Amino acid sequence: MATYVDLTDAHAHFSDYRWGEYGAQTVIDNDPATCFHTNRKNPAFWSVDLPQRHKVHGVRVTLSDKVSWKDAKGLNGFYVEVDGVRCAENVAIAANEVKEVQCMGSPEGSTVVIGTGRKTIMPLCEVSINGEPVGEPTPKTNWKLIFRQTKDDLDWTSSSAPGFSKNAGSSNPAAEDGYSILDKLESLRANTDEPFHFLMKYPGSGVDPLEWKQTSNPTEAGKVTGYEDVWVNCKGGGWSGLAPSSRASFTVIDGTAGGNWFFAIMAKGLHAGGIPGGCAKVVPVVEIYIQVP
Ligand SMILES: [Ca+2]
Repeated sequence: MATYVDLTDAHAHFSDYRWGEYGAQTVIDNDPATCFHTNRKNPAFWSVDLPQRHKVHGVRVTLSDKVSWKDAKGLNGFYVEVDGVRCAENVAIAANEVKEVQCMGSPEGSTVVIGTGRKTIMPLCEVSINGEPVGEPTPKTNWKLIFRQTKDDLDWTSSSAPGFSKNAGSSNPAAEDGYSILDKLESLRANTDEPFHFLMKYPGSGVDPLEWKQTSNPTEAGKVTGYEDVWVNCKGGGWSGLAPSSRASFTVIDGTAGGNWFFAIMAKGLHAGGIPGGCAKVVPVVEIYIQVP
């Protein structure tokens, strides 16, 4: 019996992405209707970092009917690697097919790669990993929700969200259209030299999350300092960390140093029907979490 690894907290990566595309995380969202396509720039691969080491017995790869027969050829002949050890090669797959692949020798590791090595469009709709955990489980990261905005709440004036605070007393912040405790950021780190460790998510959009560190407080005037990628799949739109926006009439904070307002936080208006989000996409919801002990 195959036992599939829980990929809820796993991080997906890719060689490159087709413009206008869903994010890499859609390959592990348990929805065969959401698919990801690489672009032609680099030898195509998609990979996933598992939350802990596993002995990998195999993978299940799904191409749903959302992938054209022509694009499906871009995955045909794929390989599987576990921490650099190739355990399956030249696997055939066609459009609208679910393929169970055995991983020869059941290698141990925490990164599983599916690729072709060819500079072509490579589609994937779902990947499941059949394996068993090795060693002690990695401690779970504690993420605290500190900001949430849906496109239904564009009211972020200084009177509606005084001092970066909104619905701070909510018993269910994850259900609010507008929620912010960004005024409490300094109380969530030991001192101003310690970087914030943020995770920004775009629920319901298919746009990949961004996880990064920065030392500057996004609510305080000035440039982003101490920026460091942790897990950033797409910087499209000009990602450079969060700081007060240079277009204050559009949004209070954004993630681009230039004149764009992508990665908007406290957006005061919509762009193409949504909030300017990650990867130069428009999104219905944005959430920021901070890592806490
Ligand atoms: Ca999917």
